[in-house]
Parts: sequence; structure tokens; C-alpha cells
Amino acid sequence: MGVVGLAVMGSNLARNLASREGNTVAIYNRSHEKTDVLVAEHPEAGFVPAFSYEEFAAALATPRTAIIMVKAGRPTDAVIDSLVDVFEPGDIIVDGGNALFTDTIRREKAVRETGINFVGAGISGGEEGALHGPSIMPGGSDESWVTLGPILRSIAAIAEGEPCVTHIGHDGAGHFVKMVHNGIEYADMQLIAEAYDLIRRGTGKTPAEIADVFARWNEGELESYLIEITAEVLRQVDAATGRPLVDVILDQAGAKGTGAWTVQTALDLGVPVSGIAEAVFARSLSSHPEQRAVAGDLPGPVEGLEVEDDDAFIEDVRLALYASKIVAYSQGFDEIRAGAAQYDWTIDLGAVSKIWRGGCIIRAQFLNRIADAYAQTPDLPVLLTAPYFVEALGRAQGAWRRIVQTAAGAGIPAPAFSSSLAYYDGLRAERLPAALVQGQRDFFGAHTYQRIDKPGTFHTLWSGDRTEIEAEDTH
Ligand code: NBP
Repeated sequence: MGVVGLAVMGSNLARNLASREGNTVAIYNRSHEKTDVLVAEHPEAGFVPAFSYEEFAAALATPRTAIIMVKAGRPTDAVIDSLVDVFEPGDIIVDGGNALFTDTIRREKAVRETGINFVGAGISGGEEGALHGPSIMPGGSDESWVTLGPILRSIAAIAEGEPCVTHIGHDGAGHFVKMVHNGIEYADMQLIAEAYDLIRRGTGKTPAEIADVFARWNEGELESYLIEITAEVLRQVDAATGRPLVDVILDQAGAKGTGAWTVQTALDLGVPVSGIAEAVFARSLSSHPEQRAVAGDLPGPVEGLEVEDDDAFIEDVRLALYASKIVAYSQGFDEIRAGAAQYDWTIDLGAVSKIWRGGCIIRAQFLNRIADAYAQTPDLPVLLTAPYFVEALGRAQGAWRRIVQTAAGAGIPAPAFSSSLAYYDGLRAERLPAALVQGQRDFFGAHTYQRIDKPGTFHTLWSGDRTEIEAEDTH
């Protein structure tokens, strides 16, 4: 098999592939230097270097399988075109980059016409994951999966004895699920950051002391890679200044775009992923220093945050974090469900949660609970209504509300905590003010409404005598 693109991800994935018994890996990179360096630095891998696409194709056993790991967008298109020129029907081209799923759908369709198989596979876990075992989310045809399955299973992370890879669905399904994975990652990180901020401002604990709190949390139901690394980041001391590293890092969060894609797609699908959206927007807000500079003197609450019992407050934050996290994951799975319906994919949501248990950034024990929920009720309409989550949300109720109130009262931004709670309350409300919105829409735009007491579509003659008419024909 082969790998095209030998930057950090591609070279690590190639090494991972080569380390598996019986594998010989051909490698190609546009600039030859990276190929030479990889071969020189890793003689143990037994790589077969290629310096043209023709050489690369000739080096591969048929049917050929090549994994592309280059920059998403035009570079990926360029590599696909070059491989299509030298490959034959039956060969498989895998794009392991972070492609937008609609690009993957387009590419799969175009490549399929040549008789070559194209598989868009989301690969999560960064460079370490690529080297030691990522979580892999392949799309593509059933036929490609027959060949590709054993290869990907051999290099994927293992969680509880199972490889973290499953055939997600056709064409762009894998990249869609990878996109939502990244969106959930944004929400999870933002929630953790809000928890840290509240504890710091509420208790005055140092970052190192808060690191201990996170390390403790990592022993319980919040156990996850992100909580674990949070403790490590908070414990880190800056060598140059002797201050906690977190205090010398500029507070402007970057983003590579997959979180925004998740939200844009959710908007198109009409799925409320408010926790993910708030996380994306929180990064945007942080990254506007010019606005923050002029807003610094805006009025805020008179009273600051005064916490009487540090331990009780920290426990409240933990429960609020857990409840908000359940909401964020539930929203993410809702988006996958909606995407599957829209694009005609059959996606096993329980299997998705299982392949995220290892290799990827959101890996956590918690994902087992999601797998259990879908095992019990595969067509569960809202994940957070599964019994385990209902119990956890019940347990967190008081704490969650206290924390959101406290944050608002003290003027501490907690957008992901707050919006998760608002979503939760919206979802469980017996009646929503959406009825009034429908009335307003009908008033100014004759958009019509339906009634609770009889079928049909209605319009009130607002600018006339305000009687109601059956309005079927106006649309
Ligand atoms: P980059 O995303 O930085 O891409 C660099 C690679 O793309 C190099 O091999 C470069 O070749 C190649 N390339 C470019 Br740029 N333009 C090309 C073209 N027109 N034709 C052929 N090759 C071209 O590498 P990366 O960080 O290893 O990521 C690879 C993929 O994996 C990306 O899609 C990324 O989004 C995804 N991903 C990354 C991570 C991560 O943690 N970094 C995690 C998960 C997924 P050159 O050497 O000749 O310039």
C-alpha cells in the first residue's frame, strides 16, 4: 500500500502502516526532500520511496491502495487527479485529510466514473494518533471496505479490545462524522475552559491547584483525554518567567475551520447544535482584541463572585460540566442522525461512539454510555433522554442552574454552560414561545400557522377584519 503526502500526519501514518507485520509501504511526496528524510530517518520501516506518480503506482501491489495525507482543498484534488492518471479500475484511493464532506461526495462521484474506488476517511488523533493508532472514520463503498477494512483495523487505536474504526457509510459519511467529532471537541474544550475560569475566579485557586482538581475529576465520570491534558497544561510553569504557562499564553483561541463547518452544516440541516456553536463563537470573540480593548470598560455587575464553600462550588462546577457535556454530545449525535437522513447514509451511532473511545481527542469512558444508549434504543430520537443520561442530568440539576446563575450574576462569561442549559430547558418545555413567533410571522408575512385544536393551515387577516381563514392555498 502507499501513502502520498509526508508532512507530519502522512509520515507518521506511513510509519504506523509499515510497523504492522507483512506490510510494505510505498511513499511519495511532492517535494522529494521529505521522502528522502523519512527513508533516512526510519530505515526500520523498509519504505519503498517513489519520486513520480508512475513510480508510485508501479510500486504498489494490485489492486492498489493509496492513502492521501495532504492539505485539504485544492492540494487534495491535485493529488487525486494525478493518482487517477496512473491507477486502474478496482484500485482504491483514500483521502485521510480533513476534507469537507461535500467535497468528498463530489470526489467520490467523479472518481467512481473511472472505475477506481474513492474513500474519504476522517482520521483523528493528531500526529501521535497517526503514529500509534488513530480513530478512523471511513466512508466510501462497501466494496472498498472489504479491502480497506483489514488494513485500517490493523493501524487503528484499540479501545477495550476493539479497533477504533468502522465503515461509517457511503461517500462523504466518514468525513461528515469526523467533522462532527471535531465540533464536539470544540464544545468539550470550551466547557472545560469555562469550568477552569469559574473555579479560578470563584475560589482563587492557582492553576497548579486547579490542575489537581482536574486530575481528580479524571478519576470519575468525567474521565477523558481532554480532562487529563487540561491538568497537564494547568500544571505547566513557563521557564522564562516562572509563571503558570496558562497565564502567559495569549488568550486568543485559533481554529482551523472544522468547528465552523459543523455549525454551518447544522444550520443547513436545522439541527440546534448550540453548545458547539457557542464554542466556535467563543473562539471568535476571543480573537478580536480590537473589540475587546474598547469594550473593557463596559458596565458589569456591582458584586463580584463570592464563594463560601470552595469544595461545594467545585462540585457544582463538575456537575454543571458533566450535564453540559451530555447536551453537547447529544446535539452532535443529533447532527449525525440528521446528516444521515439528508444524505441517505445508514450510520450506526453506537458504533460511532465506540470508535471514538480510543485514538482521538474526545476519547473518554463516557462514550461507552452513549454506545449503551444506542444499543438499547438504536433509533433514540434524542440521546440525552437515554436512562443513564436522564439520571445524570437529574443529579446535576441544582448544581447546573446554580453555576449558570452564579456566572451570570458575577459577569463571568459561560456561554457553553448557559446555552446547554437553555437548550435543555427548551427541549423539555411543554410549550414554547415559538407559538408567538408563528403569530408574528403570520402578521408581517402571511407565513401561516397551524392550530393545536384542529388540522389545517391558517392565516389571520391582520390588516383586514382579523378573522381567520384556512390558508392552504396561499402557499
Ligand atoms: P499539511 O496539511 O500541512 O499538508 C502538507 C502536505 O501537503 C505536504 O506533504 C505537502 O507537500 C502537501 N501538498 C500541498 Br501543501 N500542496 C500539494 C499539492 N498541490 N500537491 C501535492 N501535495 C501537496 O499536512 P499535515 O498536517 O500532515 O496534515 C495532512 C492532512 O491531515 C490534512 O488534510 C490535515 O487537515 C489532516 N489532519 C491533520 C491533523 C493534525 O493534527 N495535523 C489531524 C487530523 C487530520 P510538500 O511537502 O511538497 O509541500
